Amino acid sequence: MFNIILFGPPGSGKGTQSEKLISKYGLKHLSTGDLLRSEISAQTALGLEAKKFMNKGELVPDEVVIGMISSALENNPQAKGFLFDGFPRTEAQSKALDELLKQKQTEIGVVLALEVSEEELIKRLLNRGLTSGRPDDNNAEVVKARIVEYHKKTSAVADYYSRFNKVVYIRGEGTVDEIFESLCAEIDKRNMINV
Ligand code: B4P
Repeated sequence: MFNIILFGPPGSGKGTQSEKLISKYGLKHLSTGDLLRSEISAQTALGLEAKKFMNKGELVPDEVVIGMISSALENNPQAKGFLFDGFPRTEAQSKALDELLKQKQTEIGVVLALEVSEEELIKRLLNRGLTSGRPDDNNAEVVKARIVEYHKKTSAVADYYSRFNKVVYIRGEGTVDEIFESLCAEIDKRNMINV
């Protein structure tokens, strides 16, 4: 089993690149953003709670997202590996994920960290907000709050995995295909996934 964390600030291309990576490597895609948005669409109690945080650009409480990921791991016993997109976003989530994977006798193989300038992030998110219908993309104040939240709580995730030498930084600017090639080169170097 080979497990990847695709890491980066909001708008760095995690969702975009995840789609391409899962189709090439056959990994199971786990995006906490997507899982939370489907809870919101279904108007579940979890979704209604999460919406309050997401619409302000804040992170949803750790216990909520850790619970979601734990169920998703349970529900996919046949997966040949997982691609975590937008998770973990705090050090507590990172430790919980390591523990969950340990119970499955596996671990994170690599953390691929996309680096994009703040100016470009804001441009991309506001641009997506023109068509996505996502309330957290169409307001400049909320977009900035998400980036502040990233610096305050999420950048610690890269520091955490650096202690285990698992982080590789990738330039997240350029065309989608160029960035995809850089990501694949790092995965293939590790030669852990049979395509
Ligand atoms: P997410 O759904 O994870 O949203 P994101 O960070 O905005 O997405 P992403 O980085 O995947 O966007 P992409 O670049 O692909 O989170 C949303 C919210 O959910 C969070 O704010 C939080 O409230 C909550 N949440 C989620 N996970 C959580 C967790 N673990 N703990 C607590 N709360 C959590 O796309 C951005 C745009 O850039 C797109 O329009 C795309 O087309 C464009 N783009 C991509 N690559 C490009 C390129 N190379 N050049 C130009 N444009 C590009």
